[in-house]
Formats: sequence, C-alpha cells, structure tokens
Amino acid sequence: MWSNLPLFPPRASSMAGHVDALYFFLVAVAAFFTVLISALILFFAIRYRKERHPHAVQIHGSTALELLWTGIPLGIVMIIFVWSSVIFFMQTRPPKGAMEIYCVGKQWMWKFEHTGGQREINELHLPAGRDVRMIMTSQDVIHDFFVPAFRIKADVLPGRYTSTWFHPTVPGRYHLFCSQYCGTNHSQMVGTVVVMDPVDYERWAAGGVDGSLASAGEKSFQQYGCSMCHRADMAGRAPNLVGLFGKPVLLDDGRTVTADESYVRESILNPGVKIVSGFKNIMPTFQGQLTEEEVIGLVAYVKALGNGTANLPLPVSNPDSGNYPVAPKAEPSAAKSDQGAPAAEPATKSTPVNPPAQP
Ligand SMILES: [Cu+2]
Repeated sequence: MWSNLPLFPPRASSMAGHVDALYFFLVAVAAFFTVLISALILFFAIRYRKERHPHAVQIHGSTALELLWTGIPLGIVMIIFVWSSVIFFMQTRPPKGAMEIYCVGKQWMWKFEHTGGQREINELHLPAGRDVRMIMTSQDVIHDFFVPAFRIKADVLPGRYTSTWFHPTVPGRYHLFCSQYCGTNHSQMVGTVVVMDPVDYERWAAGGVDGSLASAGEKSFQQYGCSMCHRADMAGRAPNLVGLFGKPVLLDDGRTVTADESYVRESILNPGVKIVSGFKNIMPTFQGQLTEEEVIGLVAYVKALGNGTANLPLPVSNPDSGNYPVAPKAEPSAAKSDQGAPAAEPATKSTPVNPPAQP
C-alpha cells in the first residue's frame, strides 16, 4: 500500500522492502514518542497546575522507574542497531555470480561499461531479476551513485574502487542521481536506469558491440607492453596473471592480500606498494598514462584470466629484444609496431592462442 503513495519512490529492487520496513519502524518509534511526550506534557500541565498543588511532593528516586526508562530505550536502539546491521551486511556483500557493471563518475556525467563491451553515458540498461554489482570510481572528485527506487546509495571516489550491488525486480525507468555535491553542475549529474525484461535486455545487449571489455583490456595489455613480463610460461620477470583474480597473494613483507579489483588497479598505478613475494620492485607506474576506462579494461582482462575466459597473449614477437620496458611512455608506439608486424611474420606468434599448458 505504501508504494502507491507518491511520497515514496517506487520499490524496484529486492532491497527496497527491507530498507522501507526499517525506515517505517524508525518513523513509528519517533511518532510514538512524539505523541507520548506531547500528551504527557499537556496532561501534567493541567493535572498538576499550581492552584491545585501549591506544594509539590518530592520523590527521591525509584529504582523500578529508572530501570524501566533505561531498559526500554536500550531495547529499542538495540533493535534498530541489529536490524540496520543486518541490512548493511546484505547491502555490502554482493552475491556470487552477480553481473558486473563498471562505472566512472566525472564532472558531470555517469559513464557505464558492461563486461560485454557496451558503453553508456547517463543511461544504464539492466535486466530485471538479476543481481548487479557496480564497481565504481571517479575521474575527478567525490560523487555518489544514488538510485532511490533501488534504495541504494554509494560514494564514488577518485583513486579507488567502491562497490555496491542490487537486484532490480520491476522493469521500468528509474532516476539516477549524484547525491554528493560535486561542483557547479552537480544537479545535472543525473541519469536513468532502464530495467528491462531479460529477453529485451538480451536484444539490447547484442546490438553494436565490437568486443568485450576483457578483449579491450587485452589490447591495452599488449599495447603497454605488460605481456613482455607477465607471461604464462613462468619465464617472465613479473607474476603470472593466469588464475590470479580472487585468490590470496603472498607479498614480500609477509602479508597476504586478495587479488580483487582494487588490488589489480593499485598494482597497475602504484606497483611498488604491494610487491608479490619472490619478485622485484621493477615495474614502472602507469599513473597518468592510462584512462580510467583503460584501467577498467585491464582489470576486466585480469579477471577473465582468473576465471579462464581469456588467455594471456604470447610474449610479443622478437624475444631477443628482452629489454624491460623502462620508458612506458614510449611503449605504445613500440608495441603498436610489434602488433602490426606479426601479419608479415610467420603466423606462429601473431594472435593470442592458448598459452603453454601450465600446472
Ligand atoms: Cu557528482
């Protein structure tokens, strides 16, 4: 019945009911005490007015009363605490197998990338009935991804990935807002989330794509010379990335971290921070040389290498030029000529095929 009230946005995700229930409980508790306290003020003002009680009777403490007015509020706030914690944990733990959408916020627009390679600006098409995980970053300042109909809101920060998830339930068009003041045109940093029937979505997703996000990442991987050191044959000077994603990684300082999106991103842009055990700190930083979209492509590629849906390209041809790419700025052109070359060379190493079998 509440969803018919125009006061509230539509409920279009699995989370909406939970958030609303807690919200209405909070409103009910506040309303109950507002009414109770107002009524008691009125009642006491009339009942104990001066003409009837010229001398107030002093009461010196009542253990029962004090226990009551400590215990009841404690009980109520504990209910709120546990209830909201349960919702918080639901909201911060994306279910396994969620489809992933990469999002880049910038003054003043939302850019979205699907793993299938579809790109959108200020519009996000999604199928109803599937878990969706957003992996988000900002190109400039702090933004905030807010879809009222899904009852979700998550900060989008420059220099790192934040993540949220939802499960759209009802096809329709829903408002997307930036809910963090981010400059002059903050109020225009809006968009639409289009939740579609799964069949319609498949049709939409099939149109006009020239390769997946991971394949775009694979191109960058070769273009920037990553494949010279991150090799599948264990002969490289850098860790083998096949099967890496999602696994624990032992660092040279003894710590163990999980190879998630943030780890891959940091290792590209700030490689000296976490050195994998057994390797040297020799990788140059790619800070300032890659766009957020290129980083996202590389992350998607490393992820695909992790779950076996992509292969490492073979080391670029001319293995005799075993120089480490110390000047990555010059790499793209060099890599390009390498990429262009194989067509004229024996076809053995031109295209990424299955890497040498590794245990
Ligand atoms: Cu913004």
